[in-house]
Amino acid sequence: MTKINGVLATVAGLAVSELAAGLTGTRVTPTLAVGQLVIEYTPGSVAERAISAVGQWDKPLLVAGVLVVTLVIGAFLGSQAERRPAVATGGFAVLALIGAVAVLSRPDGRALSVVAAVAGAGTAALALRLLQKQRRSSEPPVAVATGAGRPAVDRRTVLRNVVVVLAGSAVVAGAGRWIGHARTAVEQTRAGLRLPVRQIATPDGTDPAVKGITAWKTPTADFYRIDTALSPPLIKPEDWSLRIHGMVEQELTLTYQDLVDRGLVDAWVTLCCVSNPVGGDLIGNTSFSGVPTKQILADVGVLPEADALLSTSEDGWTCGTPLEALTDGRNSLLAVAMDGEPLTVDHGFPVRQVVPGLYGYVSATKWVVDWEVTRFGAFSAYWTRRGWSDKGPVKTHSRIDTPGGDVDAGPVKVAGVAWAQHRGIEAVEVRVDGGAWQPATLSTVDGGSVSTNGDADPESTRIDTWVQWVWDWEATGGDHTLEVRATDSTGEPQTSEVADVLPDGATGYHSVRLSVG
Ligand SMILES: Nc1nc2c(c(=O)[nH]1)N[C@H]1C(S)=C(S)[C@@H](COP(=O)(O)O)O[C@H]1N2
Ligand SMILES: [Mo]
Repeated sequence: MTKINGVLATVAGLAVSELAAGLTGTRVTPTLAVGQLVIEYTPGSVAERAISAVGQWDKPLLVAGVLVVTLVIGAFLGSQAERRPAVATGGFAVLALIGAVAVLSRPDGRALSVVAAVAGAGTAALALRLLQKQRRSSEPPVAVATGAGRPAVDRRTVLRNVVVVLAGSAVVAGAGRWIGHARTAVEQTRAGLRLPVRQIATPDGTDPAVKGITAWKTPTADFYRIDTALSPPLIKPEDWSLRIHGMVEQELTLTYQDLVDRGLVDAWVTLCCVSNPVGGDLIGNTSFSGVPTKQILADVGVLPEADALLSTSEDGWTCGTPLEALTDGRNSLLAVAMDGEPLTVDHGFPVRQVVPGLYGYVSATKWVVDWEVTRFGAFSAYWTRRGWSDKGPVKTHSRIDTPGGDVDAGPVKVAGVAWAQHRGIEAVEVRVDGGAWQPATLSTVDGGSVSTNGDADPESTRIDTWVQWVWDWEATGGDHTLEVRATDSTGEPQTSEVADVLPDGATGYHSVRLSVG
C-alpha cells in the first residue's frame, strides 16, 4: 500500500511541476529536461540503433520511460515512508535536484525554471506525508486481519485516494499545459503570417502514372522529422534574430523582416538524413523559400582562411557546414517557408537552413539563431562529437517503392526514386536475380517552373532533387529478387558495398524479394 502512496504522491508532484512550469514559462519541463539529458548523453551508435528500432516513436517512448522510472522511484520512496521517513523526503529532494540540474542545463534554462522541479518534489513529499497520515488514522483500532501482523488494508480508502489524486493531477497538469500555451501563441502568429511566397506546382514530367511510386513532392505533414528537441523551440518571428560573427570583416545581426526584405528565392530541394538506412524513408522533397546564404555571407565578408560555418539553434544544437557549399551558387538557403507556407514549428519555424547535397546533420539547422564563420578543426558539432563524420555529402542512392510484395505473372511496373543531390542522377538500373542490369526510365523535370538565384546552375532544379524512375518487368513465376542501382552525373555508379549509417551514411543496393504467382 505504501508503494501505491508513493506512486500517487509522485503523480501529484509531476502534475504540480507541469503547472509550475506553465506559470514560470518554462517550455522544457523538468520531465522533458531529464529526457533531453538522456538524449544528450546517449552515445551516437546507441541513439542510432534506438531510432532505427522504434522510428518516430523515439521521443514519446523516451518521455514515457522517464515517467515510469520516476514513478518506480516514487514507489520505492513510498515503501520507505513508514520506517525511514528521512529516506523518503531525501529521495524527493534528490529528484528535485536532478530536475533542477536538467532544466538549468537547457540553453534557455533560467533560475526561475528551477521552481518547477522544487515545487514538484515538494508536493510529492508533502502528499506522501498526508497519504501516510490518513492511512494511519483510517486503520482499524485493532490490527487483526493479516497474518504478517500488518494492518488490514482499507480498500475503499485506497481506491478513493487513487481516484482523487489522479483526477486532481490531471486537472492540475492540464492547467499547466493550458497556461504554458506558448505553442498556440506561436502557432497563431505563424498562421497570421503573410509571406511573399507561393506554392509551386509540381513540375511537368514528374509523377509517372505508377501505383505505389513516391510522389515527387512530399506533403509537409508527411515530411520526416529528425531532431533532438523533445519540445521544439517556440520562436516568434519578431523575436528571432541571427547573429553572424567569427572570421568575418563585419559582424551582422539579421531580423526576420531583414530576410523577407531581401527577397526570397524558391528552390526544390530533397532533404535526407544520414541515418536513413538502405531503402529507408528519412527523405523528403519540397520547395523551400528563403534567402541565398551566399548573399548573406558576401555581405559580412568571409575572411580567406575560413572554411566552415558553425550554426547553432535556439535549443543549442550545432552543426558545421563547409563554406563552399554555402557560397558556390547552389540553392543553399536560410529558409522561411516550405511548400509555399511558413515553416512549421517542427521543421524549424521561423528560420532554418537548407543546403542541397549535404545530409541534414551537417547543413539543415532548424530554429537557427547563431552563425560563426570559422575553420573545421576549431570546433566539433553535436553529431560529430558523437562519432559522425565532419563532412556529410549525400551518397548516391536508389530505392524500390513498388512492388512491395508478391505480384501476378505478366507485365509489372517496378518503380521508385533515386537521389544524389547536387550531382544529379544520370541513370537508374534494375536487375532481377543478379542478372544483367536493365536501364529504367527516369522522369524528367522541367526546370522552368522555379526561379533560381542569379548564378545558380539552371539545372539545379533537377540535380538537387530526387528523380522518379520506372522499369517495365515481364514477371515470370517463382521467387525473385529485384535490385536497383543509380549512377550520378559524374558517371560513378552506386556502390554495392554494404555500409552502416555510421559514420557518414549507409551504402548498398536496395533489394526486394517477392513471389510471382
Ligand atoms: N536545431 C536542430 N536542427 C536540426 C536537427 C536537430 O536535431 N536540431 N537535426 C538535423 C537533422 S539530423 C536532419 S536530418 C534535419 C531534418 O530536418 P526535418 O526534421 O525538417 O526533416 O534537420 C537537421 N536540423
Ligand atoms: Mo539527420
